[in-house]
Amino acid sequence: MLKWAQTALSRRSLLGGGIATLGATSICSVNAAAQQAHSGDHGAAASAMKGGDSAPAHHSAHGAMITVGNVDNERNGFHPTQMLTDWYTGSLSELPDGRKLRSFEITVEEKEIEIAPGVMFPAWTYNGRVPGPALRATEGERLSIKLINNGSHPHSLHFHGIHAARMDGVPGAGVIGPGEEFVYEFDAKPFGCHLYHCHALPLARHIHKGMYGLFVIDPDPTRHPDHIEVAKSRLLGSPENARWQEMAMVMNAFDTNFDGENEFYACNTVAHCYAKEPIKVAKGRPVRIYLVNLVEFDPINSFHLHANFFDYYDQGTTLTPTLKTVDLITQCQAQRGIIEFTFEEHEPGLYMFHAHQSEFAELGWMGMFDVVETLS
Ligand SMILES: [Cu+2]
Repeated sequence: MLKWAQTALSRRSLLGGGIATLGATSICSVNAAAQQAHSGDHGAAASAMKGGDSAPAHHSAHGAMITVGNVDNERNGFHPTQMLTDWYTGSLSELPDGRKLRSFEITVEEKEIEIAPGVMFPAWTYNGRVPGPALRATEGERLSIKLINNGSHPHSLHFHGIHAARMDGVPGAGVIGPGEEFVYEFDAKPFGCHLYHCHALPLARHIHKGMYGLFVIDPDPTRHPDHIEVAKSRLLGSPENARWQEMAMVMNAFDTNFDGENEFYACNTVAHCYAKEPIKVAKGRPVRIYLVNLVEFDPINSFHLHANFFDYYDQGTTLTPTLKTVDLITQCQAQRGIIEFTFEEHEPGLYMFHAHQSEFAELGWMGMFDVVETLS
């Protein structure tokens, strides 16, 4: 047997026997169970999804196609649903020259987190969460980000943005030892959907341990007269922005036995979190996803939306789409972009989204939008 096939089988076996033989059919069956939940039979479908008593064990282990049980979000100290809209906007002040200064503080902390029911991972975190806080600023502001290293290894913050070499967060320029602090300062530019991650060595290991997050710079509408309405809609806190349902999504994965291959995949850390707790979406309001791929050890990841198509802004640095009317995009490591779509013309229901690498979906990277008439 080919080595990759053996590996794939052994990785799949983590989720219970037989999954590999069922393949895509099984993904459909969770959708059927979920739709049943939406039509009113909450108990049966909920227990089917959890592998509960009302579903035969054999059926649930194979048919549900997702992890069994629930992660203790409280013990983790972060909740995947809350992380979707939990933007860290820092604190604002004014510089002597009248410019705005936006300040953030990030602390490195070593912490065991539960990434799938009963599966603990010894993470290195920014502010106690994986992914780290989703930083959000506005184009043209001065940014000041203080990093405090409470870990036992050297770490840094390396921003994908425009800044001086000494602010780059690489060895010799902002990688700091345990107990040390460093302040990264630069201007918020260019606008877009960016990221930050640790750039201490070995790089793959530091990133994979959980040291990454979104870094979104909203466009300043006054600088973009040709696309002012789009720019306003992207500016967090503006009336134009308020109608959008915005979400922060970080695609990540975990190599739980440290052999250089991932055992679990996810969007926002917890395997199948949005399959078990579908994301509520009001059908009359547009959806905007800030998406970044931070999966190590696999060269590529993807985002596929069911029953709908979307526009895509690669890296978020343009105000017109770089791809129009697609239902799948791929992202290399550190690639990111903005996804926009609406369910306005759809009937309410559960609409799936997932990586289209079937193995990633089976091992955790699959979720649901719960499209409703209005949000309660
Ligand atoms: Cu690090």
